[in-house]
Amino acid sequence: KVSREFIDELPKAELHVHLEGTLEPELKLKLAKKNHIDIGQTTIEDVEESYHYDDLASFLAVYYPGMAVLQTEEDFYELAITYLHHAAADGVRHVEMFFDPQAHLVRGIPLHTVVDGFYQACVDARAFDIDAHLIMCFLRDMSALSASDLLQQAQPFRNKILGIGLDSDEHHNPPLKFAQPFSAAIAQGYRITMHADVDQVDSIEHIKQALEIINVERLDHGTNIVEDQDLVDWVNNIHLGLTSCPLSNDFISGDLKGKEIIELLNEGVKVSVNSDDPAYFGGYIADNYEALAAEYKLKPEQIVQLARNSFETSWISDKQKAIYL
Ligand code: ES4
Ligand code: ZN
Repeated sequence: KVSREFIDELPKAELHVHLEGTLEPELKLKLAKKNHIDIGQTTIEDVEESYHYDDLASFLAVYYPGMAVLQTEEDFYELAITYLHHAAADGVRHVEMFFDPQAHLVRGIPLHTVVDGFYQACVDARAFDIDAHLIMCFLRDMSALSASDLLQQAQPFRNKILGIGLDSDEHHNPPLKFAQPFSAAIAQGYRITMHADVDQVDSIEHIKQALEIINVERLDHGTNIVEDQDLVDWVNNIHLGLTSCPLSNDFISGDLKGKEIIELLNEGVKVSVNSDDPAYFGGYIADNYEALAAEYKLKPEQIVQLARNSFETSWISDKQKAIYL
């Protein structure tokens, strides 16, 4: 049996975590009080009670309104630095973190408040040995024009943002809808990834668009490719990373998707384990490794391969990669 100590001490990269998804009930209540925001709950128990969902839509309906408590640059800083301390304790050495500017812009929070708060936390995390970077996401249930406008607004922050992602509700929002803003992002030198949620209608078609037309460098989730040998071969040929999130998949689909992860590992696919929205799905990255290892009786070699894959498919420099591989 793989011990928790083994998991904690294994150096890991986290490639799929939404900063807004690290908002624990305790910090949510503290910021609600400070900023005089009525979130409809006043105790930790009430907030925890609201964390019930059975699909992506019902989760997002809890998730987005909760962000209202984030108002100042210091609030965004505190959210990120709190997550980074937790990640360090879990053995994370390198992290690429998603954030959703449009969810803040629509409620009147300027982009610089969000980016400067999050970026300062990345700078300060170097003091406790975490190399932290930001991936700005487009919300796929908003328009392509809104995404293009965000990309334009982000120009002054270009050197603080490593990559561009795509998240939120995938149903009826295929990758091709965002062909224009993604091609503009590539031209500006951003790294590119996007969500391909598990058990999504049209999942395979969406993955084909992401790979063949958008030219993504990673897929977030994406473990559905096991259904299609041509896709597995394609992903292997270009050494594309898949960022799986077992506890998130379990919350939303009732399944850790461990069978898929093991099959992909056996095929040589660079799949990694990540936390997605740790405050909402019951655990941080080491909890995800632990749950997967326990349920599927993973061998230490498989755990090590998952962690190796996380560094291999990260966007750190080759020189830094050499430290971990
Ligand atoms: C998300 Cl679980 C999930 N799916 C899509 N978008 C998201 N943003 C944050 N969590
Ligand atoms: Zn995600």
